[in-house]
Amino acid sequence: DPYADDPIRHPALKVNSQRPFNAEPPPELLTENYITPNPIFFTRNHLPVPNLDPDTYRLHVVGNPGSKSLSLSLDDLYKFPKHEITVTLQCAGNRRSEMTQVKEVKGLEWRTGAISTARWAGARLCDVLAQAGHKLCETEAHVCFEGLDSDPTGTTYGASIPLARAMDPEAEVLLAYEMNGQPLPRDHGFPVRVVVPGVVGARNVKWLGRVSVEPEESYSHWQRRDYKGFSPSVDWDTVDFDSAPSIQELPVQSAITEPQDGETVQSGEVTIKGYAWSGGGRAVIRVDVSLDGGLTWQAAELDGEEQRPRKAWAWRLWQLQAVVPAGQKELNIVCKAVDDSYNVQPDTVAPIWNLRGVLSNAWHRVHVHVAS
Ligand code: MTE
Ligand code: MO
Repeated sequence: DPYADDPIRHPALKVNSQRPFNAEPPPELLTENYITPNPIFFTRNHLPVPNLDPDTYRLHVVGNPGSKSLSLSLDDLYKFPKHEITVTLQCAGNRRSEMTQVKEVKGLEWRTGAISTARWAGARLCDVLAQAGHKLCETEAHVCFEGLDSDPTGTTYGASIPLARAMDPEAEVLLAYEMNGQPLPRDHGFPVRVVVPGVVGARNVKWLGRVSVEPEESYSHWQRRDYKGFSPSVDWDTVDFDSAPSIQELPVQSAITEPQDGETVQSGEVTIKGYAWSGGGRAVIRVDVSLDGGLTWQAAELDGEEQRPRKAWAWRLWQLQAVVPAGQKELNIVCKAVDDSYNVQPDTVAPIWNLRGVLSNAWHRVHVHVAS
């Protein structure tokens, strides 16, 4: 069993798949803290968790004609300026289960919990690439990452991001060795992972073994044959993965975590809670909440850290104390967020349905009963 050596996990996690391990925190725990505690941070593994020795660990930065190769131990990485930022990671498949309700899709049945937030600390990728002699050049290039997790045939997890993002100090791409002040937990990439703020989870390669600058995107399955969006009319017979760009920055997203679908709430007043986030460093400027399925709206109160313009890497938690209209037997609660480019969420799932069930960011809807 290649998974026999996987770490022990927190019992509160809702498991979507045991081998490889995929799990999300329950909604009420997800928004209990602005910073997600490490043991309940969602986990998305494609392969067994490697067991790496921090003493012999090396990160290979592969040279090319214009740069030199580096082989960096953990101590070498600690010598770069330590950079710490709060970043939300979200899987492209977050809220996929809502797409499944429209029509079957291929993928894990994530509910609203394939998203979490941590303080990440490490060396900036731009500093490491600069030491290897890389400069931002005119020609298009990509930074390819390879994980040290592999399947029985030796295929490793891999992904890439554009060199321009990797070299931009303002983009704050990290080679992270700490998560919330602790060494990375094994499930989250011990000893080193990439953290690409504002970019889909899939590019945040864990158990990082190799970094290279290439003229093309990573040839990994997960870069080229997955994590792409398509029209609702594209099916598995007609899909052409080369025709769509890889997902990088994610669209604006929000979800209700309290109350939960099917719950009974007290009459009088109801507290509604949730999260909101947008990709690419775009800040959340507003969350609108409706109790009547979207006929009328109230603005929620935004909690959590203030967001920096163009560097809003972390989510906002939000809440609304709302009066339950007298005589109401049920509520159709809806939320939708707006980011600082005035991007909004689509109102329904069907027009954004896609065969892989990614980018599921329609208005989130929760139906509850009111106690009489
Ligand atoms: N890196 C490696 N090496 N192997 C993986 O399976 N999964 C990716 C990414 N990095 C993955 C990986 C995906 S799809 C996501 S959403 C994030 O890791 C999840 O990070 P987390 O498990 O720390 O939440
Ligand atoms: Mo993911």
